[in-house]
Amino acid sequence: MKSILENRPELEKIIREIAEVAGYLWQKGWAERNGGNITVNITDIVDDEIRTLKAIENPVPAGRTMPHLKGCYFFCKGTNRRMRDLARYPMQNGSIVRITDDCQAYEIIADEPVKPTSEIASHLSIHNHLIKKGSDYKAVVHTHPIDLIAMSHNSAFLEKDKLTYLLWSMIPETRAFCPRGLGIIPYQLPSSFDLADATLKELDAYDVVMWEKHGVLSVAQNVMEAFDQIDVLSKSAQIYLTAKSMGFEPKGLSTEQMNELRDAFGLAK
Ligand code: 2HA
Ligand code: ZN
Repeated sequence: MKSILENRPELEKIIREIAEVAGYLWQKGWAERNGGNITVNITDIVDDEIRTLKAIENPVPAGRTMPHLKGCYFFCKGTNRRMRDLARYPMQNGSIVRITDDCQAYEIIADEPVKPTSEIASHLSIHNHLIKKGSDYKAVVHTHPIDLIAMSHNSAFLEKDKLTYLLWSMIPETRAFCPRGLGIIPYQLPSSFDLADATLKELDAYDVVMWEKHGVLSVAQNVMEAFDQIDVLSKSAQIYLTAKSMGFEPKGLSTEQMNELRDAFGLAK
């Protein structure tokens, strides 16, 4: 069977980047079994031929109307699929979907009938919200980093911006490359619209959010940048945990040092 990637170098590049990140998530130990998901809005590079492709499965209701997704196309990791398999065979473990004209459903158009991620509700709601805001962010990555999830089991860290400042203070890179910090979302049932809606609200102030006792979700212009933000936060968590395991509380950069970084790099917060 002909792949939609054939003679489409731009699309192939995006899919290759998704596969590369999926491999990192597995190597990091953040993607047990089918854990985590990735969706990328590819609408900008969709051509007329793709627009005329027939769906290969019946439309599936998205559960809500998402008016800003009219005419949009996404690559979605498949539900129950392993990140480590997505890394090697992206088009067999994910699919390209089109939002139907009523903005209430999605239909798979290529390559195979691989049903999208169980977190499709939150992912599509987030893409809808990003477009509504005029954002140029195309990628949503959700994963299960051990260190950050462990920290979310301590309610002391769940106070607004407590973890943001702690993680920022562990190493200058985190302050610089996760400049909006880490939003906190109290535990909600995975795959639910409650989780999706709580996420939307936090994404107005943050590019990465923690789903308490579950994982993190990151949004960015592309999948590599979405990964990088989680990676720097996890690095900070590792530094904190390593210091604690050596028996001391890490000192952390001072507020003055962090403010100096903010001013030197023109950071948002
Ligand atoms: O897709 O991580 O949150 C598996 C998950 C659900
Ligand atoms: Zn998850």
